[in-house]
Amino acid sequence: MSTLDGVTDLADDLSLLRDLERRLLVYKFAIEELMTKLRILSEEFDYVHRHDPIEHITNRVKKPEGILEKLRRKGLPLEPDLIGDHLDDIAGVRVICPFVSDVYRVSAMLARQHDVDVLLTKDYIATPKPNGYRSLHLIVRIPVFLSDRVEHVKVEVQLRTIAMDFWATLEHKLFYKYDDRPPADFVDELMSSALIAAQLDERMESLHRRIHQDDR
Ligand code: 0O2
Repeated sequence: MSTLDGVTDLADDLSLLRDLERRLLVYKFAIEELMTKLRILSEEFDYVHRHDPIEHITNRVKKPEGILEKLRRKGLPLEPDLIGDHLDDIAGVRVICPFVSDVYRVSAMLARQHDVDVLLTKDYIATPKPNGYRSLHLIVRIPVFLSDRVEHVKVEVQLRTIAMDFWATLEHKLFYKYDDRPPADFVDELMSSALIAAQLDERMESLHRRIHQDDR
């Protein structure tokens, strides 16, 4: 590649990044709408049932550099117009719940809303990933009302318990060090830690059920 090609590539990348930045605004709005929905569910359920099914919520819009990197890695066209078609996780919301039953409860309450379209469900709690990763993933589509149009925007919603989040957060930190190739004993250790986290969830769920029964 000549120096000039390098400069042209860089200029292309910069204009692509700027174009992407502009398009990402609508994903920020979609997250804000979803956050409002989840906060309402959390507060109202707590008021009625004296139990808040949501511990906390985080969110993020993928950075333009991250979007370009993922499109390149997957061999997809670098077309700002098509990013929404190719990537489901440009907007991401992570809902941390106290108990496994809350994960399914929040997911069902969200799915029942008329303006929420659930496009895809991946239940890694019923079927954990081979490394032990557990969470419930939904790809939802919600309308965002802009000044001159309505856009239907995809958001990836990850729902998990505190124990699942503890494991996933630390696994993410540890795994990166090994550049996708951790040694076998490391994999075993992660897997057995995931099982301990799952047992903890079961035990806490059973305590929760007992206390809930005593309330009646
Ligand atoms: P980040 O930094 O959290 O955004 P794809 O999304 O198409 O690349 P896939 O396999 O279809 O891949 O998506 P999947 O399985 O629904 O997982 C996507 C996201 O779930 C990941 O996003 C992670 O946030 C989380 N996740 C999935 N598997 C694991 C795992 O084994 N460990 C941890 N800690 N998190 C996981 P990103 O983009 O990889 O990362």
